[in-house]
Amino acid sequence: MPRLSVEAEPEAVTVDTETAALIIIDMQRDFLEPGGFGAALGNDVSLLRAAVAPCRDMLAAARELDMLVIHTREGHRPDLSDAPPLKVQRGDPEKRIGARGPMGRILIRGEPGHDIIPELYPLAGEPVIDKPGKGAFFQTDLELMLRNRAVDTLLVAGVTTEVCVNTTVREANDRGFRCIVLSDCCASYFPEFHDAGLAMIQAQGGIFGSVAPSRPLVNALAALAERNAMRAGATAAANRSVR
Ligand code: TIU
Repeated sequence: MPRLSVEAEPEAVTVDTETAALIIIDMQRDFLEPGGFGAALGNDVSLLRAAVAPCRDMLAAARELDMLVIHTREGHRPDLSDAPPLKVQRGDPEKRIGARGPMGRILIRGEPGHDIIPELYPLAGEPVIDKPGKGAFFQTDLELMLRNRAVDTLLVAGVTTEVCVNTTVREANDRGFRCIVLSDCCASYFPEFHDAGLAMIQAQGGIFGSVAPSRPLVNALAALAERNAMRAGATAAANRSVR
């Protein structure tokens, strides 16, 4: 079994890469680019860019190992029938969910702003979960998908740390999934909320999960992929010499 020991807070964790999945939360243009939902809420969206390069490296390492990768997107149907009125009615009517902006209707499925940023674009075959809420388990088939594939551990990345990442981790924890939140692969419009959001997860002996920087894990996954490739090469050579 391909097990890796990962330095994390509050303590090191062992990850079996065959029963782990990488989940990348809401890395959408609506949150990371000007003119979308994040900006409409009055935020400096450039603060979220810090998570892009670490997410890209983590995504590449997971793909190299054929680890399950799941992407999520927050958004609503064009008729807003799945959006609670309280959520829609917040803020300036010109910039609300469903209003027209430079990237199409804000937070509406199928619009350019709702899509995932090009740097982290899903590959064919990678599940994309469209979620109407903050948590990725709320009114989605994520749990079914994880149970069908016997996934027990989630490597969690995405935005924003204290909103959709935290909500998803809490939902996952209640359902018995182990979460390892990759600190530099997450970001917030409020740096102090990013720090507090991570602190809340790992406090009290890891009350919701563990928190770890991504680089040591990326390196360990890359080393494992290399070992696998060498082993596959040696097996192929041995088979050739037998023939
Ligand atoms: N506003 C904010 O920080 N986040 C959200 O509305 N959604 C997500 O976190 N994806």
